[in-house]
Amino acid sequence: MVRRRLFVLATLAAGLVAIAALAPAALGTSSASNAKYTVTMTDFKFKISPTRLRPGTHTFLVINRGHATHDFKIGTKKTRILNPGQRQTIKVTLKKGRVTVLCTVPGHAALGMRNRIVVR
Ligand SMILES: [Cu+2]
Repeated sequence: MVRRRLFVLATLAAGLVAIAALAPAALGTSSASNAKYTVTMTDFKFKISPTRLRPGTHTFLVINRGHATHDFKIGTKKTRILNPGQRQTIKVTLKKGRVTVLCTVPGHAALGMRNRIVVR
């Protein structure tokens, strides 16, 4: 009986750890360091989740799902110009503060391809 109770407790504890590990991603507001994110570009906006990141090095898989060419600039790093359907992975080290992400194709930032990410 005691052994069975221990097993139940261990299972509960494991479940709680799993939930704690998933929570930041599920909430979409924060992130661990060294995490990988997907950025989807359409005409003319970015879909990035989460928009709050921890300081550290992060990997972004940038995919152009629009009909126009786009790029993705975050801080000082930038992808090449991606044609529709193309993708590129970039690694960026972010410090505390706010970082602007934008598409540098003329006119696109003004059309909506500009966001701010909070790093803290
Ligand atoms: Cu663009």
